Amino acid sequence: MVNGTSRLKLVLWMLILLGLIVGCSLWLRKPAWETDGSVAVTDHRELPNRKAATTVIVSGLDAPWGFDWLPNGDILLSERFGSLRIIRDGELDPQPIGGIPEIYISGQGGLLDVIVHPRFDENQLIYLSYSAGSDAANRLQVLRAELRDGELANAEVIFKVVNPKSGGQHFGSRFAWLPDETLLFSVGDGGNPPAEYGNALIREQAQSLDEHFGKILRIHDDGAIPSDNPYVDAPGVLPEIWSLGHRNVQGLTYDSIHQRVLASEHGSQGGDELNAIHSGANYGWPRTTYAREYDLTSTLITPHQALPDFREPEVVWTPSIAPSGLVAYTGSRYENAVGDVFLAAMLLRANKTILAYIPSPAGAILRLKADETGGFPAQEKIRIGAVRVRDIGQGPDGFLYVLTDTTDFPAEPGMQAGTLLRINRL
Ligand SMILES: [Ca+2]
Repeated sequence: MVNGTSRLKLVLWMLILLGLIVGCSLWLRKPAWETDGSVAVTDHRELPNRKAATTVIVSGLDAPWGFDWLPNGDILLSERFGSLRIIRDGELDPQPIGGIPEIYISGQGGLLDVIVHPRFDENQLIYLSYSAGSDAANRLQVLRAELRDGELANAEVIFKVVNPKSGGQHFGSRFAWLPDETLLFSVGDGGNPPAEYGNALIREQAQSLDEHFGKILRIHDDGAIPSDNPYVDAPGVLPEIWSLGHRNVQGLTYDSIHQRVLASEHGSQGGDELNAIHSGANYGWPRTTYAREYDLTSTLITPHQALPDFREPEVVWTPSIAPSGLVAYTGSRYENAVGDVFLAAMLLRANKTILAYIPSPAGAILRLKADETGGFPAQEKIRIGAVRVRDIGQGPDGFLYVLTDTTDFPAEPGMQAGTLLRINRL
């Protein structure tokens, strides 16, 4: 039988143990970033936070990844496990679009983004990005096809990453149109250590101008190379390259208010970035980064957060927010929102404990308040729910819409936990 004194001792010992665990966790959670003052480095744990008022438009989606509107208001929506879906008059057609190519589905690979040609009414063209191949040898491809009677017709692969890689990580692959109707899209760096390419870590290829890994590329709507691409005349350089030094860009948009291209990029541990993309510029990965390795001691990837000749990000987030789609808002549904940038964030809490780095999905979008010069003086976290927010877009009605997914990562086929939500109020 335990008497009162023994019970008190037991409680004291438990308190001491708890204190040690908490103390070690706090010590391990020491900030893994510093700033030189020129970049907005955000610790998102400090962001003001509120909940959006939303309406479910469609539920039961299986790992939705990207979406876009047809001129008649219908929505095309990709599911990573290989289905292209259509929402007509707010109703999800149970029958997926036919004629989808063979897709490599593993890890982060699968059917990825979808975008509609700016003159779809004239040409019925849509574009899909997806991974193709096998575990041992796979690559990102871009398919162009006409959408006719619920089927893809006259499909044509207009781009393939020149060399294959192994494994299911870092395909990038978000699309964006420029006003001149050239198409931008991202290609990821190929994967985390220990993934290798040649005799080095594959992420080093983000700096190689003879590889597509870790780049933003620009092509014409038929896959031809624009004559004003930055490296089009450089010998030995892949002519699609628009910018380099990216880890894994999964958010890409043209900001028509400030007339610039914006891209969101996943860091490894921390160091997520928002970049303003300039033709021919180098964004640093992996020579410069605020991110650290995925290990308990948060090993430095490089001692350099900035170096001459590399562009610095507009905003950096540590811990990670896992940014995916983004949009620069032009509508009038929300107060003072024109020019603000909204990002889908797949992860907005990350706790490093004594045992492990524990990501906890707490779906949210981030609103970056833009000033007249296009700078981002303030940010706000807008909670969506216990989900991952994969993509965000502005509808023809001026409302923001988001794609959400299950909190399980990676999702398994058949979970059907994804939704398309309309944001009624921020
Ligand atoms: Ca960078």
